[in-house]
Amino acid sequence: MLSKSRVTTGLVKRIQKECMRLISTKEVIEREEKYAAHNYHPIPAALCKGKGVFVWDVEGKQYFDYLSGYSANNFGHCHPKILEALHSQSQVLHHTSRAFFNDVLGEFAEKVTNLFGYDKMLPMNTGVEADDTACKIARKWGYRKKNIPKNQAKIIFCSDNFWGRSLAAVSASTDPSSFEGYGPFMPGFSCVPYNDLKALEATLSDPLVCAFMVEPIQGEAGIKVPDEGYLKGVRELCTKYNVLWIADEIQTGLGRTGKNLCVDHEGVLPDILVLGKALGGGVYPVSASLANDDIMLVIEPGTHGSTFGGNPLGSRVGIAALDVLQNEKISENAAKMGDLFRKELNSRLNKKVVVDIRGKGLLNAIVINQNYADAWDVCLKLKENGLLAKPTHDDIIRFAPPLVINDKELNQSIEIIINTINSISS
Ligand code: IF1
Repeated sequence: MLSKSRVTTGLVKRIQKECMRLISTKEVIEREEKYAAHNYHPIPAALCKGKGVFVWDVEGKQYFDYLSGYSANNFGHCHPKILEALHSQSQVLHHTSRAFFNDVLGEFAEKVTNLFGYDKMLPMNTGVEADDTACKIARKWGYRKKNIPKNQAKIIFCSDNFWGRSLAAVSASTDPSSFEGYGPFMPGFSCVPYNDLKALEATLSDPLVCAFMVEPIQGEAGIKVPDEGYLKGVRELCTKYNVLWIADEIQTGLGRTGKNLCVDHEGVLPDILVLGKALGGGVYPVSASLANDDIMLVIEPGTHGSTFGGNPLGSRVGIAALDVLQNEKISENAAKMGDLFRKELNSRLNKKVVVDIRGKGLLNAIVINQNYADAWDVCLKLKENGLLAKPTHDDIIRFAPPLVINDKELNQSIEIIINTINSISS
């Protein structure tokens, strides 16, 4: 019978071997800081392997992954069916551009439009590209169908929105860390308070408004869940004022909040649905804007596109991701595990240290009383105790594990969170 330490050493050695080289966290950090731009402030974990809900660092330490690659890894690390799709397609035909047809895009487009109830999809790669596409579709629809005078179309966003890092996206931002130093900004963009139907209606009555883009739950803002009925109200107001509702489900979609789409919690559908992140199964950038023909067909040949958007490799992986979502009942698991997660934290966390627990499905966050600690310091303690999470603000920690997490893994990770936080004294 091998001693525990010999088993651990054996596992560590195997993982370190699988990490292709023996390199220390310190060396990984020094090299990345020397040669990569400092546009992030990472938690000091040097990861080299992932499987399911777990990741390992170069010293072989195992962690629960409670960020899921910003919700791109909804189906866990190295999901066999997604890897199989990636590997098999990569051996046959990986990229053609859309200068030609390919035998996979149509299959992917049919699957995703049937699943979510739209006539067509426009494939892109990153989330910001798909959101930008949605804004372009909306503006062109505004000119062609709502007779908005040329170059005067307006799009309304919500304060504290986040839809990426492009100049258009930061033009809509109200967060100086996103927009400071990047002006001049995109004209025709303005914001209303989130979760405020009265303020929204006041802006939608402007005949120059072509669209309203909103996250059904605001992610970067700190997992802000709107009042029950907000999304229904958005749907009604956008219909009333002939304004396209763009729902950014890049983070909330594909099971993350316990339904296939977050808008499903209120049984409403946007005019343009934007998906990304987990649509590529965490292995390849795949995003898309979905809409019906009366909206999508304002985009004519040669007026929008992307080199990689809709290629065979991304399409095959997208098909596999949607198959996993449906066949493995991912949304149902996220709903069940999310209820358990919030129930346990609500009943056992020290209410002096944690002043709020909020979320839906497995998109949750806690708010830390900064008289006790900063979110960053709590994340460092969580890392030491074997769980990786990242603050979204000085006092907010997002908890978003892969949606494949099972009871045992959830209970083990909850114990780490509760023990770590309840060990914090003033
Ligand atoms: C970073 C946040 C998460 C998104 C929504 C579009 C995009 C995102 C709702 C753009 C991207 C990522 C980007 C990443 C951090 C991360 C993030 F904290 F910034 F907000 F996940 F919550 N719509 N979110 O959340 O998609 O172009 O990145 O594929 O930029 O630091 P992308």
